[in-house]
Amino acid sequence: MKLRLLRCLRPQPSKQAAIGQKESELQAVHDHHLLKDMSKSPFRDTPVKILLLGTAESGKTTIIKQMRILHINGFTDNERREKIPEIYQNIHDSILQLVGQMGVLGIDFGSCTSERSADYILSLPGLAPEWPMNEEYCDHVMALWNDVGIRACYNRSNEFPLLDSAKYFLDNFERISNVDYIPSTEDILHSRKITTGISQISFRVSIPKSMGGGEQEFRMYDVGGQRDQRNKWIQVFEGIQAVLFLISCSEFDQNLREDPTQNRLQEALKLFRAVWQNRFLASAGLIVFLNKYDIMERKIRAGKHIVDYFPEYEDFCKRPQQDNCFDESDWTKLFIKQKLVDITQEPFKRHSRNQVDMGTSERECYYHFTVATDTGCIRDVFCDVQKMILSENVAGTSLL
Ligand SMILES: Nc1nc2c(ncn2[C@@H]2O[C@H](COP(=O)(O)OP(=O)(O)O)[C@@H](O)[C@H]2O)c(=O)[nH]1
Ligand SMILES: [Mg+2]
Repeated sequence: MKLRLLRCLRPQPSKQAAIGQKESELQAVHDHHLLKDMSKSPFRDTPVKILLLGTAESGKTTIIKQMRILHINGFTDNERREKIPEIYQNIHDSILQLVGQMGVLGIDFGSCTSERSADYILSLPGLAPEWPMNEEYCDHVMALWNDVGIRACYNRSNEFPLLDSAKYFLDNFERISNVDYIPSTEDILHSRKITTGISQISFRVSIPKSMGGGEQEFRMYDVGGQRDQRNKWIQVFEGIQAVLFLISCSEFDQNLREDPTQNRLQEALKLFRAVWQNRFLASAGLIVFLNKYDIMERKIRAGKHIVDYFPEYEDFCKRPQQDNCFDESDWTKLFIKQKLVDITQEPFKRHSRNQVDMGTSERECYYHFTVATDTGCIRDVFCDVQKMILSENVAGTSLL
Protein backbone atom coordinates (compact mmCIF):
# COMPACT_ATOMS: atom_id res chain seq x y z
CA MET A 1 0.00 0.00 0.00
CA LYS A 2 1.46 3.32 -0.99
CA LEU A 3 1.45 5.71 1.90
CA ARG A 4 1.24 9.43 1.82
CA LEU A 5 0.99 11.67 4.85
CA LEU A 6 -1.77 14.23 4.74
CA ARG A 7 -0.23 17.60 5.37
CA CYS A 8 -3.52 18.97 6.64
CA LEU A 9 -3.24 17.09 9.90
CA ARG A 10 0.36 18.04 10.67
CA PRO A 11 0.91 21.36 8.97
CA GLN A 12 4.45 22.71 9.00
CA PRO A 13 4.26 26.34 10.22
CA SER A 14 6.10 27.78 7.20
CA LYS A 15 4.08 25.73 4.73
CA GLN A 16 0.88 26.58 6.52
CA ALA A 17 1.51 30.27 6.09
CA ALA A 18 2.16 29.79 2.40
CA ILE A 19 -1.17 28.13 1.71
CA GLY A 20 -3.69 30.76 0.73
CA GLN A 21 -7.27 30.87 1.94
CA LYS A 22 -8.60 29.35 -1.29
CA GLU A 23 -6.17 26.46 -1.24
CA SER A 24 -7.05 25.74 2.39
CA GLU A 25 -10.71 25.49 1.46
CA LEU A 26 -9.96 23.15 -1.43
CA GLN A 27 -7.78 21.08 0.86
CA ALA A 28 -10.58 20.87 3.43
CA VAL A 29 -13.06 19.62 0.78
CA HIS A 30 -10.51 17.09 -0.43
CA ASP A 31 -9.84 15.86 3.13
CA HIS A 32 -13.54 15.63 3.84
CA HIS A 33 -13.98 13.33 0.83
CA LEU A 34 -11.06 11.20 1.88
CA LEU A 35 -12.36 10.87 5.42
CA LYS A 36 -15.84 10.01 4.12
CA ASP A 37 -14.31 7.32 1.93
CA MET A 38 -12.52 5.86 4.92
CA SER A 39 -15.49 3.93 6.26
CA LYS A 40 -15.62 2.06 2.94
CA SER A 41 -11.88 1.46 2.75
CA PRO A 42 -10.60 -2.09 3.17
CA PHE A 43 -7.87 -1.33 5.71
CA ARG A 44 -10.35 -1.26 8.58
CA ASP A 45 -10.44 -5.05 8.43
CA THR A 46 -6.68 -5.42 8.47
CA PRO A 47 -4.51 -4.36 11.38
CA VAL A 48 -2.27 -1.34 11.01
CA LYS A 49 1.25 -2.56 11.69
CA ILE A 50 3.75 -0.30 13.39
CA LEU A 51 7.37 -1.29 13.86
CA LEU A 52 9.39 0.20 16.71
CA LEU A 53 13.04 0.70 15.84
CA GLY A 54 15.97 2.38 17.56
CA THR A 55 19.20 1.55 19.36
CA ALA A 56 19.22 -0.25 22.71
CA GLU A 57 17.64 1.68 25.60
CA SER A 58 16.00 4.27 23.34
CA GLY A 59 12.59 3.50 24.90
CA LYS A 60 10.90 0.96 22.57
CA THR A 61 9.67 -1.44 25.26
CA THR A 62 8.45 1.50 27.34
CA ILE A 63 6.22 2.56 24.42
CA ILE A 64 4.75 -0.97 24.26
CA LYS A 65 4.00 -0.74 28.01
CA GLN A 66 2.29 2.62 27.45
CA MET A 67 0.07 1.12 24.73
CA ARG A 68 -0.96 -1.50 27.21
CA ILE A 69 -1.78 1.15 29.82
CA LEU A 70 -3.61 3.38 27.35
CA HIS A 71 -5.42 0.86 25.16
CA ILE A 72 -5.64 -2.40 27.08
CA ASN A 73 -6.36 -2.47 30.79
CA GLY A 74 -2.87 -1.98 32.16
CA PHE A 75 -1.43 -4.45 34.67
CA THR A 76 -3.18 -6.73 37.17
CA ASP A 77 -1.83 -7.14 40.72
CA ASN A 78 -0.33 -10.49 39.76
CA GLU A 79 1.40 -9.02 36.74
CA ARG A 80 2.72 -6.22 38.92
CA ARG A 81 4.13 -8.73 41.43
CA GLU A 82 5.81 -10.60 38.58
CA LYS A 83 7.83 -7.44 37.88
CA ILE A 84 9.41 -7.42 41.38
CA PRO A 85 12.46 -9.55 40.46
CA GLU A 86 13.12 -7.31 37.43
CA ILE A 87 12.95 -4.16 39.60
CA TYR A 88 15.14 -5.70 42.32
CA GLN A 89 17.64 -6.64 39.61
CA ASN A 90 17.62 -3.06 38.25
CA ILE A 91 18.40 -1.75 41.74
CA HIS A 92 21.07 -4.36 42.39
CA ASP A 93 22.78 -3.74 39.01
CA SER A 94 22.71 0.02 39.63
CA ILE A 95 24.26 -0.04 43.11
CA LEU A 96 26.86 -2.64 42.06
CA GLN A 97 27.80 -0.54 39.06
CA LEU A 98 28.12 2.65 41.13
CA VAL A 99 30.19 0.99 43.85
CA GLY A 100 32.39 -0.75 41.25
CA GLN A 101 33.12 2.54 39.44
CA MET A 102 34.26 4.42 42.56
CA GLY A 103 37.79 3.01 42.32
CA VAL A 104 37.93 3.30 38.53
CA LEU A 105 37.09 7.02 38.70
CA GLY A 106 39.26 7.58 41.78
CA ILE A 107 36.41 8.83 43.97
CA ASP A 108 36.51 8.31 47.77
CA PHE A 109 33.55 7.30 49.91
CA GLY A 110 32.25 9.93 52.29
CA SER A 111 32.75 7.75 55.40
CA CYS A 112 34.21 4.48 56.69
CA THR A 113 30.67 3.16 57.20
CA SER A 114 29.99 3.63 53.50
CA GLU A 115 33.23 1.79 52.70
CA ARG A 116 32.01 -1.17 54.76
CA SER A 117 28.65 -1.04 52.96
CA ALA A 118 30.52 -1.09 49.65
CA ASP A 119 32.51 -4.18 50.73
CA TYR A 120 29.25 -5.89 51.66
CA ILE A 121 27.64 -5.10 48.27
CA LEU A 122 30.75 -6.19 46.34
CA SER A 123 30.81 -9.51 48.21
CA LEU A 124 27.36 -10.38 46.82
CA PRO A 125 26.72 -12.29 43.58
CA GLY A 126 25.45 -10.43 40.51
CA LEU A 127 21.96 -11.83 40.98
CA ALA A 128 19.64 -9.60 43.02
CA PRO A 129 18.44 -10.84 46.43
CA GLU A 130 15.09 -12.61 46.41
CA TRP A 131 11.87 -11.14 47.79
CA PRO A 132 11.63 -10.01 50.54
CA MET A 133 14.92 -8.11 50.70
CA ASN A 134 16.73 -8.67 53.97
CA GLU A 135 17.19 -5.74 56.33
CA GLU A 136 20.99 -5.75 56.21
CA TYR A 137 21.02 -5.43 52.41
CA CYS A 138 18.47 -2.59 52.56
CA ASP A 139 20.49 -0.64 55.14
CA HIS A 140 23.66 -0.89 53.06
CA VAL A 141 21.95 0.20 49.82
CA MET A 142 20.37 3.20 51.60
CA ALA A 143 23.63 4.19 53.25
CA LEU A 144 25.45 4.04 49.93
CA TRP A 145 22.86 6.05 48.00
CA ASN A 146 23.13 8.77 50.66
CA ASP A 147 26.94 8.84 50.44
CA VAL A 148 28.50 11.98 48.92
CA GLY A 149 31.11 9.92 47.06
CA ILE A 150 28.45 7.72 45.43
CA ARG A 151 26.53 10.87 44.41
CA ALA A 152 29.69 12.28 42.82
CA CYS A 153 30.09 8.98 40.99
CA TYR A 154 26.45 9.15 39.86
CA ASN A 155 27.09 12.65 38.47
CA ARG A 156 29.76 11.12 36.22
CA SER A 157 27.58 8.21 35.11
CA ASN A 158 27.84 9.22 31.46
CA GLU A 159 31.37 7.73 31.67
CA PHE A 160 30.13 4.20 32.33
CA PRO A 161 26.98 2.22 31.52
CA LEU A 162 24.33 2.89 34.15
CA LEU A 163 20.62 2.28 33.85
CA ASP A 164 18.71 5.52 33.17
CA SER A 165 16.25 4.61 35.91
CA ALA A 166 18.96 4.08 38.56
CA LYS A 167 18.16 7.39 40.29
CA TYR A 168 14.40 6.77 40.13
CA PHE A 169 14.69 3.34 41.80
CA LEU A 170 17.28 4.36 44.38
CA ASP A 171 15.28 7.47 45.30
CA ASN A 172 12.26 5.20 45.82
CA PHE A 173 14.20 2.41 47.52
CA GLU A 174 12.54 2.70 50.93
CA ARG A 175 9.08 2.13 49.42
CA ILE A 176 10.31 -0.64 47.12
CA SER A 177 12.13 -2.53 49.89
CA ASN A 178 8.90 -2.76 51.92
CA VAL A 179 7.51 -6.33 52.33
CA ASP A 180 4.08 -5.20 51.12
CA TYR A 181 5.53 -3.68 47.97
CA ILE A 182 3.49 -3.94 44.79
CA PRO A 183 5.05 -2.13 41.81
CA SER A 184 3.17 0.98 40.71
CA THR A 185 2.56 1.73 37.04
CA GLU A 186 5.37 4.27 37.18
CA ASP A 187 7.75 1.64 38.62
CA ILE A 188 6.87 -0.71 35.75
CA LEU A 189 7.47 2.05 33.21
CA HIS A 190 10.90 2.70 34.73
CA SER A 191 11.99 -0.94 34.91
CA ARG A 192 14.31 -2.27 32.28
CA LYS A 193 14.80 -5.73 30.84
CA ILE A 194 16.73 -6.39 27.66
CA THR A 195 14.44 -7.38 24.76
CA THR A 196 15.98 -10.29 22.92
CA GLY A 197 13.17 -11.71 20.78
CA ILE A 198 10.47 -9.93 18.87
CA SER A 199 7.43 -9.00 20.93
CA GLN A 200 4.11 -7.76 19.73
CA ILE A 201 1.08 -5.97 21.15
CA SER A 202 -2.35 -5.68 19.50
CA PHE A 203 -5.01 -3.22 20.51
CA ARG A 204 -8.09 -1.56 19.08
CA VAL A 205 -8.70 2.15 19.16
CA SER A 206 -11.90 4.02 18.53
CA ILE A 207 -11.77 6.33 15.59
CA PRO A 208 -13.27 9.78 16.09
CA LYS A 209 -16.61 10.38 14.36
CA SER A 210 -14.98 13.17 12.37
CA MET A 211 -12.75 10.50 10.82
CA GLY A 212 -15.52 8.05 10.03
CA GLY A 213 -16.06 6.42 13.45
CA GLY A 214 -15.69 2.72 14.26
CA GLU A 215 -12.56 0.95 15.49
CA GLN A 216 -9.17 0.10 14.08
CA GLU A 217 -6.80 -2.62 15.20
CA PHE A 218 -3.15 -1.67 15.63
CA ARG A 219 -0.25 -4.09 15.96
CA MET A 220 3.00 -2.82 17.32
CA TYR A 221 6.24 -4.80 17.09
CA ASP A 222 9.17 -4.39 19.45
CA VAL A 223 12.57 -5.80 18.51
CA GLY A 224 15.88 -5.86 20.33
CA GLY A 225 18.00 -2.78 19.71
CA GLN A 226 21.47 -4.15 20.43
CA ARG A 227 23.72 -4.55 17.40
CA ASP A 228 23.54 -8.36 17.53
CA GLN A 229 19.72 -8.28 17.49
CA ARG A 230 19.33 -6.17 14.38
CA ASN A 231 19.64 -9.05 11.90
CA LYS A 232 16.23 -10.22 13.18
CA TRP A 233 14.54 -6.97 12.20
CA ILE A 234 14.08 -7.87 8.56
CA GLN A 235 11.67 -10.68 9.51
CA VAL A 236 9.04 -8.14 10.54
CA PHE A 237 9.48 -5.61 7.74
CA GLU A 238 6.80 -7.12 5.49
CA GLY A 239 3.51 -5.20 5.45
CA ILE A 240 4.59 -2.53 7.93
CA GLN A 241 2.61 0.70 7.52
CA ALA A 242 4.67 2.88 9.80
CA VAL A 243 8.03 2.84 11.53
CA LEU A 244 8.28 4.54 14.89
CA PHE A 245 11.96 5.33 15.27
CA LEU A 246 13.11 6.17 18.78
CA ILE A 247 16.22 8.16 19.45
CA SER A 248 17.34 9.18 22.89
CA CYS A 249 18.17 12.92 23.09
CA SER A 250 20.00 12.40 26.37
CA GLU A 251 22.74 10.09 25.16
CA PHE A 252 24.96 12.70 23.49
CA ASP A 253 27.60 12.26 26.23
CA GLN A 254 27.48 8.46 26.50
CA ASN A 255 29.17 5.56 24.76
CA LEU A 256 27.69 2.20 23.73
CA ARG A 257 27.65 -0.74 26.12
CA GLU A 258 28.49 -2.99 23.14
CA ASP A 259 31.40 -0.79 21.98
CA PRO A 260 32.70 1.72 24.53
CA THR A 261 34.58 3.64 21.84
CA GLN A 262 31.41 4.61 20.01
CA ASN A 263 29.24 7.62 20.94
CA ARG A 264 25.64 6.54 21.43
CA LEU A 265 24.04 9.45 19.63
CA GLN A 266 26.33 8.95 16.62
CA GLU A 267 25.33 5.28 16.54
CA ALA A 268 21.64 6.22 16.69
CA LEU A 269 22.06 8.67 13.78
CA LYS A 270 23.85 5.99 11.75
CA LEU A 271 21.01 3.59 12.44
CA PHE A 272 18.45 6.22 11.47
CA ARG A 273 20.21 6.67 8.12
CA ALA A 274 20.13 2.91 7.51
CA VAL A 275 16.40 2.76 8.34
CA TRP A 276 15.59 5.81 6.20
CA GLN A 277 17.45 4.35 3.24
CA ASN A 278 16.21 0.77 3.67
CA ARG A 279 14.34 -0.38 0.60
CA PHE A 280 12.11 -2.80 2.53
CA LEU A 281 10.77 0.13 4.55
CA ALA A 282 10.60 2.63 1.69
CA SER A 283 6.78 2.61 1.55
CA ALA A 284 6.27 2.87 5.31
CA GLY A 285 5.54 6.19 7.00
CA LEU A 286 8.35 7.32 9.29
CA ILE A 287 7.68 8.89 12.66
CA VAL A 288 10.53 9.82 14.98
CA PHE A 289 10.27 10.13 18.73
CA LEU A 290 13.10 12.27 20.10
CA ASN A 291 12.82 10.60 23.46
CA LYS A 292 14.17 11.11 26.99
CA TYR A 293 14.24 14.89 26.74
CA ASP A 294 13.59 14.97 30.52
CA ILE A 295 17.00 13.36 31.08
CA MET A 296 18.59 15.61 28.48
CA GLU A 297 17.28 18.70 30.30
CA ARG A 298 18.50 17.33 33.64
CA LYS A 299 21.98 16.82 32.16
CA ILE A 300 22.12 20.35 30.78
CA ARG A 301 21.05 21.77 34.13
CA ALA A 302 23.89 19.76 35.68
CA GLY A 303 26.39 21.49 33.38
CA LYS A 304 26.76 19.01 30.49
CA HIS A 305 27.01 20.50 26.99
CA ILE A 306 26.44 18.77 23.66
CA VAL A 307 29.13 20.99 22.09
CA ASP A 308 31.81 18.99 23.96
CA TYR A 309 30.80 15.92 21.93
CA PHE A 310 29.45 17.53 18.73
CA PRO A 311 31.63 20.61 18.06
CA GLU A 312 29.46 21.60 15.06
CA TYR A 313 26.81 22.66 17.62
CA GLU A 314 28.69 25.94 18.07
CA ASP A 315 28.05 27.00 14.46
CA PHE A 316 24.48 25.72 14.63
CA CYS A 317 23.76 28.13 17.47
CA LYS A 318 24.97 31.08 15.42
CA ARG A 319 21.95 30.68 13.17
CA PRO A 320 19.26 33.33 13.51
CA GLN A 321 17.38 32.84 16.77
CA GLN A 322 14.51 30.40 16.36
CA ASP A 323 11.14 31.48 17.81
CA ASN A 324 10.89 28.54 20.15
CA CYS A 325 14.51 28.50 21.34
CA PHE A 326 14.84 30.05 24.76
CA ASP A 327 17.71 28.18 26.32
CA GLU A 328 20.42 25.56 25.79
CA SER A 329 17.94 22.67 26.14
CA ASP A 330 15.80 24.07 23.31
CA TRP A 331 18.86 24.54 21.09
CA THR A 332 20.10 21.05 21.88
CA LYS A 333 16.74 19.52 20.99
CA LEU A 334 16.65 21.48 17.75
CA PHE A 335 20.23 20.54 16.92
CA ILE A 336 19.51 16.80 17.29
CA LYS A 337 16.33 17.12 15.24
CA GLN A 338 18.24 19.01 12.53
CA LYS A 339 20.78 16.16 12.36
CA LEU A 340 17.89 13.81 11.51
CA VAL A 341 16.35 16.24 9.01
CA ASP A 342 19.76 16.56 7.30
CA ILE A 343 19.94 12.77 6.95
CA THR A 344 16.54 12.67 5.23
CA GLN A 345 17.76 15.28 2.76
CA GLU A 346 21.04 13.58 1.88
CA PRO A 347 21.15 12.45 -1.73
CA PHE A 348 22.34 8.87 -1.77
CA LYS A 349 23.53 6.23 -4.13
CA ARG A 350 22.72 2.61 -3.65
CA HIS A 351 25.63 0.85 -1.95
CA SER A 352 23.94 -2.37 -0.90
CA ARG A 353 20.99 -4.61 -1.80
CA ASN A 354 19.09 -3.29 1.22
CA GLN A 355 19.09 0.33 0.12
CA VAL A 356 16.39 2.10 -1.82
CA ASP A 357 17.42 2.99 -5.32
CA MET A 358 16.65 6.66 -5.64
CA GLY A 359 18.05 10.14 -5.37
CA THR A 360 16.49 12.34 -2.75
CA SER A 361 13.30 10.86 -1.43
CA GLU A 362 9.91 12.58 -1.43
CA ARG A 363 8.97 10.80 1.75
CA GLU A 364 8.16 12.84 4.79
CA CYS A 365 9.26 12.20 8.30
CA TYR A 366 7.41 13.41 11.41
CA TYR A 367 9.10 14.40 14.64
CA HIS A 368 7.86 14.46 18.23
CA PHE A 369 9.77 15.22 21.42
CA THR A 370 8.74 12.61 23.99
CA VAL A 371 9.21 11.28 27.49
CA ALA A 372 8.26 7.62 27.06
CA THR A 373 7.77 7.10 30.81
CA ASP A 374 5.13 9.88 30.92
CA THR A 375 1.71 8.40 30.07
CA GLY A 376 0.11 11.83 29.45
CA CYS A 377 2.80 12.75 26.94
CA ILE A 378 2.52 9.45 25.06
CA ARG A 379 -1.28 9.65 25.06
CA ASP A 380 -1.16 13.04 23.30
CA VAL A 381 1.59 12.12 20.87
CA PHE A 382 0.08 8.77 19.99
CA CYS A 383 -3.24 10.44 19.30
CA ASP A 384 -1.48 12.53 16.63
CA VAL A 385 0.38 9.51 15.30
CA GLN A 386 -2.84 7.54 15.04
CA LYS A 387 -4.52 10.30 13.06
CA MET A 388 -1.58 10.54 10.71
CA ILE A 389 -1.46 6.83 10.07
CA LEU A 390 -5.19 6.56 9.52
CA SER A 391 -5.09 9.52 7.18
CA GLU A 392 -2.20 7.94 5.33
CA ASN A 393 -4.25 4.83 4.86
CA VAL A 394 -7.10 6.86 3.51
CA ALA A 395 -4.75 8.60 1.11
CA GLY A 396 -3.18 5.25 0.25
CA THR A 397 -6.47 3.53 -0.52
CA SER A 398 -7.62 6.48 -2.55
CA LEU A 399 -4.51 6.06 -4.67
CA LEU A 400 -5.04 2.38 -5.37
N1 LIG B 1 13.50 9.28 32.33
C1 LIG B 1 13.17 8.60 31.23
N2 LIG B 1 13.44 7.29 31.19
C2 LIG B 1 13.08 6.62 30.04
C3 LIG B 1 12.44 7.26 28.95
N3 LIG B 1 12.22 6.33 27.99
C4 LIG B 1 12.68 5.16 28.47
N4 LIG B 1 13.21 5.33 29.71
C5 LIG B 1 13.87 4.31 30.55
O1 LIG B 1 15.02 3.88 29.82
C6 LIG B 1 15.24 2.49 30.01
C7 LIG B 1 15.30 1.80 28.66
O2 LIG B 1 14.04 1.83 28.03
P1 LIG B 1 13.48 0.60 27.17
O3 LIG B 1 12.07 0.93 26.81
O4 LIG B 1 13.74 -0.68 27.86
O5 LIG B 1 14.42 0.72 25.87
P2 LIG B 1 14.54 -0.28 24.63
O6 LIG B 1 15.84 -0.98 24.79
O7 LIG B 1 14.55 0.61 23.42
O8 LIG B 1 13.37 -1.21 24.65
C8 LIG B 1 14.09 2.00 30.90
O9 LIG B 1 14.56 1.93 32.22
C9 LIG B 1 13.03 3.07 30.75
O10 LIG B 1 12.23 3.21 31.92
C10 LIG B 1 12.21 8.69 29.04
O11 LIG B 1 11.70 9.34 28.11
N5 LIG B 1 12.59 9.29 30.21
MG1 LIG C 1 13.40 -3.31 24.70
